[in-house]
Amino acid sequence: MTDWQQALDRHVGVGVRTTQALIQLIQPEDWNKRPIPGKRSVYEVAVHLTVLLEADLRIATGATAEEMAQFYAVPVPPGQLIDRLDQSWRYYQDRLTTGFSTETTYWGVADGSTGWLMEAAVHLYHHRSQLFDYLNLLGYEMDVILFE
Ligand code: NI
Repeated sequence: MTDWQQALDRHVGVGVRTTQALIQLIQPEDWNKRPIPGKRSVYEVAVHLTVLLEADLRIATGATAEEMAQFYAVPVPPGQLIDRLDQSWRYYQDRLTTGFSTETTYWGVADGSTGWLMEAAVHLYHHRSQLFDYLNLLGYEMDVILFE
């Protein structure tokens, strides 16, 4: 791997492990809470976090709106969130290490594979922050080190 690939592998890996640590703290009674009214629930943010690495790279390689609607329609019960994130992480790592060709997205955005790998990384950290803020608003005591 190049330095750039190693850096993404490392920092997305940290994002994945710390996201899983946050998800494991969530109490069942909190899944449906919306700490910010009108925004996603705790569960909806957690599900989004577990699929986005894979979703974004599927979009990057030309998945259609219909294909993505089918992708997002697959349920991820709370008990499967950790494994689902591992699955997305493997999908990301496969493409990170083997490379891939991109296509213009179904809404018209063009980017290269490095740009998409970067986009997925910042997308993960964006929603990890959202989940972290939600759990703070709900009064969780968290002993999770978010960065190495
Ligand atoms: Ni998002």
